Amino acid sequence: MVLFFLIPLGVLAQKYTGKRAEWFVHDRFGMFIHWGLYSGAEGYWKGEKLRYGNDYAEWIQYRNRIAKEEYLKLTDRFDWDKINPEEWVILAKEAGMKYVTITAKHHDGFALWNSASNDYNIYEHSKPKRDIIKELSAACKKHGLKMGLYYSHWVDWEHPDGWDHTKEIYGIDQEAYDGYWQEKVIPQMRELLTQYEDIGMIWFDMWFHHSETVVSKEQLVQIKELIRELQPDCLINSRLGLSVEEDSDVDFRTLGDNQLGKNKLEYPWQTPATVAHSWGFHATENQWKSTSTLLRSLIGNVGLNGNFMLNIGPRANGEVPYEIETRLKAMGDWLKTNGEAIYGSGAFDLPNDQHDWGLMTYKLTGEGTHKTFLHLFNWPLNKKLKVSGIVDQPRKIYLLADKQKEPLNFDFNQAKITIALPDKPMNQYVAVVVMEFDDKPQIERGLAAELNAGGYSLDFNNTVSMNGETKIITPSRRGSIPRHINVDQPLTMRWNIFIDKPGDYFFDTSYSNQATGSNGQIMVTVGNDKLIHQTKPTGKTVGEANNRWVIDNFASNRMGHINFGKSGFYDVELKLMSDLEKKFKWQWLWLEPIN
Ligand code: JFZ
Repeated sequence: MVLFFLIPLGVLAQKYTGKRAEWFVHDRFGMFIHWGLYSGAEGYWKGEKLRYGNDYAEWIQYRNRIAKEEYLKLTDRFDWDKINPEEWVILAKEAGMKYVTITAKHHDGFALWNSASNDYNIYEHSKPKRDIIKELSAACKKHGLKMGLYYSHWVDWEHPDGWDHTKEIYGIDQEAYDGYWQEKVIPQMRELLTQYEDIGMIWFDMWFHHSETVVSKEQLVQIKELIRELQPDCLINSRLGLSVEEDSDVDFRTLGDNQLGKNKLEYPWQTPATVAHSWGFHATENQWKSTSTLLRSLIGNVGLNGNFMLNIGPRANGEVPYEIETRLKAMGDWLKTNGEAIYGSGAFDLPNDQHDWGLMTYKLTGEGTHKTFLHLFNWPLNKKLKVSGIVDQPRKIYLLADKQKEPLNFDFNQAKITIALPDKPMNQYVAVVVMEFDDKPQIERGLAAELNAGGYSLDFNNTVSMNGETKIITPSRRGSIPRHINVDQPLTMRWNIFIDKPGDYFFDTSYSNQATGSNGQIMVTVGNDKLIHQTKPTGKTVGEANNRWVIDNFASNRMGHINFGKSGFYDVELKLMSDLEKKFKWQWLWLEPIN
């Protein structure tokens, strides 16, 4: 029991050990569908564009203050004979997605199924009568995909006692809200969990902790227990509103909309994302993400043990916008060839983004082969691919797109693998190189990666140690003032690098000195070699024209050069010391081979 006092609760709760989410963690890539009455409005109401810059078309009823009766008339715009949920499932399958999550009930409160407990539903208002959840469920079953259901539990704009934001002004009493909960939410959840066979997940959508909302913890526990009773294997996402500290029964963490992962987590997690901006169909949507951007998001999440659920917003006739369809199909083509690097894959031990050529994923196959996948976003012009930090020799390297698995020549030297690439990638978006190992490849922790074209960029990202309570100043003024530290106390930083090819290297360092003369000293030590640099004034620069945007200049200064006599690991130590009066700001160190 003592342990509980030593380990922060959050850490315990985040360690997820359940079996329920195994399929989810394996599958990695799913489809989100936002479709409902709002799809008929297409982001406009009586000639007026959706109010609010955030442009979420599915929010039109609330934003443009549409009365329920008028909103319901949007059913007239639907092409009931054309709508075919199976087409969405087929598209998901073509895209390489393994599960589909649809808005069974979004904030507007309109149910997409034949809901016996509440007649504000599609079955009552479509001609002929349709039950979209039933049809989608059948299509998912037919095509072998899992079905998830989005259910807006907290917000409901239809029920007089449901939550909408105006209740912040007019208030709602707990008892009335519980009336909505007991007569709409609970019965509808029961319907969804009993009428449509296996439900892969219920995707709740309350992006606040319950303590900040009208919803009580008891109400959330009631839902959770109902799910566990009726469908014990159904996953529950963290937007239920219970924190994982309170309830470890929440199966996966949902990040913010379009928010990609930053850190590796041991707990299953997912990013809900859009191809453009809005979730529901929006007639004037125009910020389409490219296929390679979307692939990069998927690969980046998988490399941090995360999932990616990408949204489609079909129209009132069921059609999926061309811009979405083409991107999804292109992703599917890529996955047909490269899916092995995604499905059943996850994070490798090295930081997934440490190399400038792209990202890494990893898997242990059923046959016991360890594979690291190198995802290249740009085919290196020198036809060489450098991998830093793996200290075991691969048994084989090849392109994932190459059916013959023709081995690529490579050179292995202690902690550096240099791969000879063919002239052209076999795939136009992201090329994947596979390295196979008999055992789990060991790594040199904290090694600063070499850039693919040569050289080492040493900064706060890849330092092994840094003393003091040095505060890193984040970029400001739109990044024109870069990330740096104020050298207001003597500071020592260290990096670990591996030199593959011995020789001379230039040492450059970037800083800002606003004094008229030298205001400090920068010293680099590598073994017995030392470089000492007295800071020089760097002056000012202008960030943006005609904006009085005058900022301190950060400039690169050559410190000198050091010879690395033989191949091997080296410690690079940096000492910074400002004069007492005027202090300088420091940014980075750059090592470049002299050819
Ligand atoms: C919610 C919904 O309001 C929206 O309509 C859509 O369904 C989306 C998937 O989820 O919107 C949110 C919820 C949470 C955040 C942002 C938008 N968030 O936490 O950043």
